[in-house]
Amino acid sequence: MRDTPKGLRLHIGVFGRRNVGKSSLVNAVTGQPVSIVSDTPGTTTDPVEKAQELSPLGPVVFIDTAGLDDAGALGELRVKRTEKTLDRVDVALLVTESGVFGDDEVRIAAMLSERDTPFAVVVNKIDHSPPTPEFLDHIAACCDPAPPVIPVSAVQGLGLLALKEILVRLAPDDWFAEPRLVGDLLRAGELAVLVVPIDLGAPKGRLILPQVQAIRDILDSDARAMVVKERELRDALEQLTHKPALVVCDSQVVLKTAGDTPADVPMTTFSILMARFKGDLARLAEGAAAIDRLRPGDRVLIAEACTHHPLADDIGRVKIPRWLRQYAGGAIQVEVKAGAAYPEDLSPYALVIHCGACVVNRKAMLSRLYHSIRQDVPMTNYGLAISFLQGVLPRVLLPFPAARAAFEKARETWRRSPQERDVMHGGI
Ligand SMILES: Nc1nc2c(ncn2[C@@H]2O[C@H](COP(=O)(O)OP(=O)(O)OP(=O)(O)O)[C@@H](O)[C@H]2O)c(=O)[nH]1
Ligand SMILES: [Mg+2]
Repeated sequence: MRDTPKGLRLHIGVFGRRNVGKSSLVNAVTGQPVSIVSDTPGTTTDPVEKAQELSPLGPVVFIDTAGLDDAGALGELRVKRTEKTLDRVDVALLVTESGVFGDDEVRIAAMLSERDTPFAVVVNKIDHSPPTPEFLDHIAACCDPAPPVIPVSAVQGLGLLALKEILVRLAPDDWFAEPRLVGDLLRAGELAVLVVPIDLGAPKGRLILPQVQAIRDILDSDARAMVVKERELRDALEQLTHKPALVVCDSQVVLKTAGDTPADVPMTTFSILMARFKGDLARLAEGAAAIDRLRPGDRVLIAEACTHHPLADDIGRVKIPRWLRQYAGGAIQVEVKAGAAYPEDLSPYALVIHCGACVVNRKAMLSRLYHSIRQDVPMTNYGLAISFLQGVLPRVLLPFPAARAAFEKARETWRRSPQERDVMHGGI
């Protein structure tokens, strides 16, 4: 992380009047005592920077600043320095507390707007006094356009996940450079075997995008790719003189592939590669674990990024619903929403299962993911759900230790209260 040049970090500025808890917020989000906190207004005098890795944004730097209402001669200098900081941040958090949104805040908001810097208002100290609907209306009326508002308690660690979701939303699109699909798992000269079923669902005369992208990415790593149908896998592996470094299969044939791949050969699925590529694999793996807590009568949202023509035995509309019902031992209400029909309110659902999202960008996928987690509704994707339902998810997560650990922890995690979970996620 230290190797990342400064300019390649997302700069997140934390602004607001004195004593609202800016330093406390930076300490809570980074999980470290970066800035001194005290009840004396004017504690922070110079900008304090803290660089860290903030999944899924990558390398970021938080900049804690001196209060922008600072009075007196020395105060003026500090205000100038803070204003200079405004010029170099990519996104900003305007911190305040319930009932406090006056000239100082309006001025900071205006300065950010002038610079085209996206920002959110953070209402801190909600443990002490939560914001009233009138206060939220007041903030919206003071700024044009109305900024997103996140209630938090820096001291109790509440709302930090929502804050992370907002940061994902505020970060510039080009910040979300896509990570490698598979090439980083292979060294030059190593072989990956790709298992691609050619069934009714396969498009005529070509491969689907994740398969093509995987082949290209393997070649970019100077590694080698062999593509087989699931029925050929066992023979193909036997004929190899060296074991492959990786086997990647379509989720629909994961059970057969797991059976035909020797236990000491790492294997995964295209869906898992896509989950990592487009989203946050660890969070989606946690979402898969939540299938365990589905009960008859629960509602599950199947979300498709595009409106494709459903096939007779469509994976999202037929197969996954059938397996879910078998797994939960009763009627699970499954609703399918495609394209823009994705609902804002996810509270009726016990789980969201998203498609592989080959047509949407990483930022859009991450926004959906954090949006759902914030509403305390776990999200996973088709392939992870299928692997879970077939009992092979731990195996196909093996090449990704952090995601596997998150999955193992998740069953216990989902039993905790939403507040406890928020604190856990908050320790970003
Ligand atoms: N109840 C409550 N108090 C908080 C919270 N966050 C911060 N405080 C308290 O508010 C006071 C100011 O906190 P700081 O983090 O120093 O505030 P600041 O905005 O950095 O202040 P300056 O550096 O002086 O501008 C301290 O006494 C904190 O303990 C919170 O979430 N809840
Ligand atoms: Mg401070």
